[in-house]
Amino acid sequence: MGSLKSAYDALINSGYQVSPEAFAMLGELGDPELVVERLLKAIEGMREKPMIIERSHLESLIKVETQSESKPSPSAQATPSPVPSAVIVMGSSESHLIEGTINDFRGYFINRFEHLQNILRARADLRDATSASFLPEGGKPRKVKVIGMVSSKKEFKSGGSVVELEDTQGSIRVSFRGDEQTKRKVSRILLDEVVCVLGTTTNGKSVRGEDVVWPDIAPRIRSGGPKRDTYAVLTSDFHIGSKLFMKEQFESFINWIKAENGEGASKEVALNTKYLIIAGDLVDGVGVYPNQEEELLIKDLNKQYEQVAEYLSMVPEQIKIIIIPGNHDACRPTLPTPPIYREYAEPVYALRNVVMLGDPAVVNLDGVTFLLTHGRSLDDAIPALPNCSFKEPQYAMVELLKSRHLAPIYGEKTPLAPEQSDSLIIDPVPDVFHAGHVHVWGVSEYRGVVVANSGAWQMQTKYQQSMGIEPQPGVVPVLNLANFRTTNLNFL
Ligand code: D5M
Ligand code: FE
Ligand code: ZN
Repeated sequence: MGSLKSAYDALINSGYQVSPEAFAMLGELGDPELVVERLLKAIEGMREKPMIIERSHLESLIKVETQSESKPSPSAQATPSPVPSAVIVMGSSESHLIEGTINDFRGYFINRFEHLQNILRARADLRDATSASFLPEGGKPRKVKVIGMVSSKKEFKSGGSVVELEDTQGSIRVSFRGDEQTKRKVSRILLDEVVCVLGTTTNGKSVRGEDVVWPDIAPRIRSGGPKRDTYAVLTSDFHIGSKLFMKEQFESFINWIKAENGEGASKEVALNTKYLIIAGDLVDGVGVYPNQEEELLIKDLNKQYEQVAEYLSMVPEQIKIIIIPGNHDACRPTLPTPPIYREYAEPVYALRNVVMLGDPAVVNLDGVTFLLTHGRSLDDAIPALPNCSFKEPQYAMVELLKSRHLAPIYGEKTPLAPEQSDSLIIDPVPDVFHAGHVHVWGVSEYRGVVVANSGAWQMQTKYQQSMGIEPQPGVVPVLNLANFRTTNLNFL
């Protein structure tokens, strides 16, 4: 893999300057030397060559134009799309070497705090909010709005509670009374998320809390999608290689997408499907949990991906397949996660219509923005959220939108990599939020955002049985990008 420095040098030596934005982007696009090589080739073909390489030059390289790459369908030719059909906004980054020192984590949480504080302050009602250690001191009781990261929370039997809010300089204690409404709000507060508390302070060191405000999202007017029916099929968690992989049902799904079976409306949907999005756990993996061998049909990781590739090669070539990793895939275990390692999944990489991205990923498909994540943090968020359950994961996903973070809780089941900037913050707000992992499908909508969990293709495992987790596999949510309507196809 080429280094960023030699890639940068290659640009400078060719007589170009590089804007700071472009430089930052260069580090996010996979092999930087390869990117520069392609960039220089693209510039060669330009009539007027730029003096400075801007972000836009790089952006034009990463547009994935479905129609130019594969044979267009006759109907697609009739109405050419004005925007490139698939643009990767985020998610193609490669693994950086992070040591994970205390300082790395400190930097990571400062970035998380500051970014989310900005999101909170951008709300009209919170422009005058202060951060935790900048409260006015002395004098008489004053009303305050105080932003901080939640470092601890204690809920007492009496109904009252104490929450510790931290900023980059220090922390304050917020105590809440035990009335029902306040209790409900406090119980929704997640550790390590950033919130704003409305309350009263006298000494500037502690606050009597009255209300809690989350960053949340504003009601959305969706970006314009395509004019005619265009479908994105949302799926995940194949767990190929597992004895419990639902081969028969999955094969009937593959036959459906080939428009071979199905009839009437369902066949119409298949024929107008342009995207297949797979939110991780393509394979069951090897050594993911103790004694996994006993539950594996294919015990070799490469062979598992060969089987994946065999199935995906049956998907019509004009359908763009977008893939992110899950915790069973061959990739680093921490979030954000770079794309699945090529050395294990070469046959999948070799498919011309496949785009391999990291977790999280943001893609723009025909003008509709998708935020994709496997959803591992749901294992931490669901038990911590009141009124949320593994039976309806979509509602926990809605809560993540309100927290504006894909994995707010630190130190539980979801390992986080302390990258310099927190790419798990949900910003910008997408049109569609798609996750998997929980093996239960569920679709909802929140303030104009379609929220979908895409279920699985694996029957209940022993572990899930012992935990009382009841998967609902074999159901596939399908989204029409033209009108944002979803349908659920059942292959059971
Ligand atoms: O996870 C599928 C679902 O099952 C998800 O909700 C987590 C849960 N699960 C499965 N195995 C485990 C173990 N060993 N620990 C905790 N939670 C588990 P998947 O990613 O497909 O394994
Ligand atoms: Fe899974
Ligand atoms: Zn998973």
